[in-house]
Parts: sequence; C-alpha cells; structure tokens
Amino acid sequence: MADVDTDFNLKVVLVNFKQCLSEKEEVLMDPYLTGWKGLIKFLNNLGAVFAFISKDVLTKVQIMEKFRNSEQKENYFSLQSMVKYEISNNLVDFQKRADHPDSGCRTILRLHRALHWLQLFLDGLRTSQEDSKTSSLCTDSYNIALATYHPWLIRKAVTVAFCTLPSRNAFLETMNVGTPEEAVEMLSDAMPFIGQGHPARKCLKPDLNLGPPV
Ligand code: 1PX
Repeated sequence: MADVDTDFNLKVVLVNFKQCLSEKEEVLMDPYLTGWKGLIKFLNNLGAVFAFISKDVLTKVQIMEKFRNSEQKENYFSLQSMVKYEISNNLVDFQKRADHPDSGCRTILRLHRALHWLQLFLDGLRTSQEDSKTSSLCTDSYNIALATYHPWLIRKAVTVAFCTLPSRNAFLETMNVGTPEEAVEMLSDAMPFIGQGHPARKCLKPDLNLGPPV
C-alpha cells in the first residue's frame, strides 16, 4: 500500500486547487481542503523542523472539516457561502478573538495568506537561477505574504526552518513531476491559474469596514 506521507505530487495538488473554482467563480471547500491535505504531505516530508508548521495547517484543515461534517455543512459548501452564513449570523470575531475563536472566516483567511506565500514562492522558484538559494526564495516570499501576521517567535522559528531546505534543484525534484526543468515547465503552466485564487481572497474582505477577522 502506498505510504500517504511519501506520495506527494505537486501536479495532483494543483489539480485539486484548480477544481476548487466553480464556473460561478465560487471556491469549493472540499477540493480546497483536499489540496491543503496534499501540501501537508509535502510538509511532512521536509523533516521534523517543519512539524510545527504542518501541525498548524492540519489543525486549521480539521476545523474546516468539522464544519463540513456538521449540521451546517451546506453553509460551508463554498468559501462564499461560508462568509455569507457566518457574517449574517454574527459568527465572526472582528475586534478580538472571543466568542468565535475558530470561525471559518478567520481560519480560511490564514490558509489563504499561506497560499499567497506559496504562489510567490513557486513563482520565485520558477524564475530564479539554478544556483539561487531555496531559503532566500522562501524568506523573500514569507516577508511579503506572511511575516506581518506572525509574532517574533514564529518569524524566527520559520527563518531557522527555511535554512534546512535543500538546494533549488533538489527541491524541484521533491515535487515528483520529473527533472528540475520539467518542474519549472509545469510551474509555468500552473502559475496563471494559481493567480485565479483571487476571487476567494476578495470574498474574505467583504465591504463591511470591519477589517479582517482576528
Ligand atoms: C512543492 C512546493 C510545495 C510547498 C508546499 C509547502 C506548503 C506550505 C504551507 C505553509 C502553511 C502555513 C500556514 C500558516 C498559517 C498561519 O499563518 N498560522 C499562524 C496563525 O494562526 P493562528 O491560529 O495562531 O492565528 C500560526 O501562528 C503559525 C504557525 C506556524 C508557522 C507558519 C509559517 C508558515 C510559513 C510558510 C512556510 C512553509 C515552508 C515550506 C517550505 C517549502
């Protein structure tokens, strides 16, 4: 039987994320979470130093799966239906984390910021020179997309973890899509649709003047 933690293939993960987007530009929750589970497999392969990151992602995916298995599952069918349901029922904390510490909106917002990091990082990998450092590419994207939202301790831990990453070409090979050149080609094909995640980002910033969920 295949070991679920070693059969990561980036192409499969990207297909999951591609399937998220419906014709109506809704982002469907189930393929979105399946995509994330694929990324967790990849994180688990990177070694113990990345365990704290994969644990955080897993917790967030499990929060969302719980909603999808609850009586309210239809309201969590897409990111758009979730936002509508949670906002209209006052199920989101905007000032401080209090009555609804693990709302779907706050959880998905955090996962989505991380996808923005991934988008920048993969684009950096694709367009960088062969001798570029994976850790620098990771740090640059992290500083743009995520660092502002993390406390000092997490920022430090993340920077240390990045230093353990393999070289650019070795990293491209871990994607299991062929040679580094083939991986770059696959990323070039995938980048336009990775950018299509924008409708979901927009739906998490509703025009409510309330700021993002805390
Ligand atoms: C083939 C390339 C594929 C690469 C796949 C890698 C997928 C990485 C996904 C990273 C997901 C990180 C989720 C972070 C969510 C988050 O911001 N959580 C924080 C806030 O949550 P809270 O509930 O407390 O408000 C939480 O405090 C953070 C905890 C852990 C640190 C997260 C750092 C994320 C940096 C991204 C690093 C990815 C490293 C992968 C190396 C290739």
